Amino acid sequence: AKRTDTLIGILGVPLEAGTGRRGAAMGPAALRVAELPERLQALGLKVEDFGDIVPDGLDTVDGLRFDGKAHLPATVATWVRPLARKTREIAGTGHTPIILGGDHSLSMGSVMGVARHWQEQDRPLFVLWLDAHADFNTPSISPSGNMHGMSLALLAGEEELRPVFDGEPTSFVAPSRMCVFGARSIDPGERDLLKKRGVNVVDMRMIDEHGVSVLIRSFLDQVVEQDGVLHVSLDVDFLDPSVAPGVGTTVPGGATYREAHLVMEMLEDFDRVVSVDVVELNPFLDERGRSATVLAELVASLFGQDVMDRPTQAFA
Ligand code: EXY
Ligand code: MN
Ligand code: MN
Ligand code: MN
Repeated sequence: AKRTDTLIGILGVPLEAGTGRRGAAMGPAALRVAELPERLQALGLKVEDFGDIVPDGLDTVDGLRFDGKAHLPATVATWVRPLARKTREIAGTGHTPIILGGDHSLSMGSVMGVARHWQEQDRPLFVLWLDAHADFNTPSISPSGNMHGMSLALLAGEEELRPVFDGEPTSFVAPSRMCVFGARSIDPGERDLLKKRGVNVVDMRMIDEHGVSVLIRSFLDQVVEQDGVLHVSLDVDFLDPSVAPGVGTTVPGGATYREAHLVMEMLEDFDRVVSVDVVELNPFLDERGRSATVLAELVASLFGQDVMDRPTQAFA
């Protein structure tokens, strides 16, 4: 699709309760200070900013800390259910939702909303999970109880997590249509479950051996084969901590700026990305907005900003 006919819908989700630490709730504000919307407008895209969605009563870090089934549906449901409805609404009006986080537990809502929309269009939804982690834990195997480490498992329809959407329409994503890309910190229980369910996992070892392009290409080919559409979930800890220190769960040995940029360029050419989450930015841990700026630039390259037309560094 030509750039100018792409309609972008931005929604901030200032959530940090899925992690064990404060700060990610400032992520949406920092991404706006890094001019993420303006960069997309500068590319000729029509950008509508829907502001932030914040359910009442979930301003504490412990809001979503999982400590037993009783908590699971109540706290998480008050958060992700309205987000799923809002994201589906945004997609329903022809926008490409760009969800600004906030921690990765928000993807339980954003991707559920997008999946509902594309199920109606009868198009299979694939998910590219750019992350050092697989986020495929369930309450019974999670080492931390933090919900941001369980998002992909919920989206795959794991039984233990289904109560989050009890009584609501659900559209789960087939594990074979999921690709965790950039993995380098996976828990033992998670590893077994990923294998059992058949989730595609591209770890840093594979990236070092083969390079990002051939590995991304093989996943994108599967999307094309099934005439699918793609949700991209960009966790800032996909990047190497030296490139993006502004996150609570850094893991050494991440993607370089160029590897991340190449992934975005290939996704832009591929032209089937229908929604994006930009998650886990913790401005309190960032250095002079460096991580927020990198994320804003990567999203701009996903929507068409090529190396040749990069403006001079405004935040040098
Ligand atoms: N696997 C660990 C856990 O489940 O607690 C760490 C998860 C980190 C999650 C961040 C969002 O990627
Ligand atoms: Mn994550
Ligand atoms: Mn992560
Ligand atoms: Mn391009």
